Amino acid sequence: MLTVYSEDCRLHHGRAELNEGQLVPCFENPSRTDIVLDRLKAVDLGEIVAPRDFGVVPLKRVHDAGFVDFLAECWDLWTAQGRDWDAIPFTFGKRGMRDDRIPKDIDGRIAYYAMDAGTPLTAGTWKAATASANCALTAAEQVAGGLKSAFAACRPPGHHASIDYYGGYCFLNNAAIAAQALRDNGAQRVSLLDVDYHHGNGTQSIFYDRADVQFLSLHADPEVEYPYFLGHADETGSGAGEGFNHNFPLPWGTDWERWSAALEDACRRIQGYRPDVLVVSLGLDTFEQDPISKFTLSSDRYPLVGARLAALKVPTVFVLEGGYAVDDLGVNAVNVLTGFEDA
Ligand code: OKP
Ligand code: ZN
Repeated sequence: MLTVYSEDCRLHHGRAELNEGQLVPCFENPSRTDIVLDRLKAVDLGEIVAPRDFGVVPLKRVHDAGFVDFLAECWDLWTAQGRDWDAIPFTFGKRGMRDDRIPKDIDGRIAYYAMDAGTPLTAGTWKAATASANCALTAAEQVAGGLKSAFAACRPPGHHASIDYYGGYCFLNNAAIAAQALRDNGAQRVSLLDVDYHHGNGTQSIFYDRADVQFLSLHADPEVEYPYFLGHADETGSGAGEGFNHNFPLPWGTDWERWSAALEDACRRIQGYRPDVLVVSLGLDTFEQDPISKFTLSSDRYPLVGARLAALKVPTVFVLEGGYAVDDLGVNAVNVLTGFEDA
């Protein structure tokens, strides 16, 4: 399988995130893709290529233009205030407050565009986030061109980033950008399956009123888990998109038996939709040893995930999302990919 990766993805490196009331080292850091790349090379999965640069146009096909421009200039405006540490919001707009005015001050703009305090924006964030999106776009382009599958080794991840907000370690929604590019290049129907432990709120929101991109997400129940405010089973799409959004919220402690039953359910819905192409938001934080998650999948289950997806017999773009048990992330991610290839 072809892998697309850029060393520029390493340029996003937050110092600390707010976790359980304390500033702790960022769970989402460059060692994650380092270990995935090491494992890809160890099993000789296939060629590893650098992305090409698609510019901002495909980013603005799914994101608000002002939001993209904000991400591009945030660091410069932040440091212009004499700061050289990570940019983190300290407030957020809440119910009943104005959302039709974007503050002028940089702290206010960060408050407007951020969804949480766990996603520091750093000197290299814009470069890394655009490199990450370019990895997804390049993988999508290769699959559109006839490859059966490709893997975008993206970081920072993307699925929590929505039309006009960032958070959950995500800035640009790599998978959504890839899905939109596939549509723009001739695919009639795209299925986007999100198997990350956390609900793909950004991806859901981006495609919620559309029938041309089916979204399915298996994740921890938002009653008890981040992102808390989206991901319930009764979110089924709106307008033309009604019936094309499928959430599978699962309880803490979900094991392989329960998780794979939900995967089976999702796969049947994908089959019924008859997509031209499948995009997989590949999070590996369903792993039993993940430090911030509470499912119990073991490493030997991930090849079965890949094999089930291969049985759909649809060209597939894998886009890396979460997974924070770094020592095992390479094995777990690559297990899905080899399971897909060997099926
Ligand atoms: C990103 B992705 C733990 C803090 C968790 C947000 C998690 C973002 C996950 N106490 N902060 O979906 O893997
Ligand atoms: Zn996650």
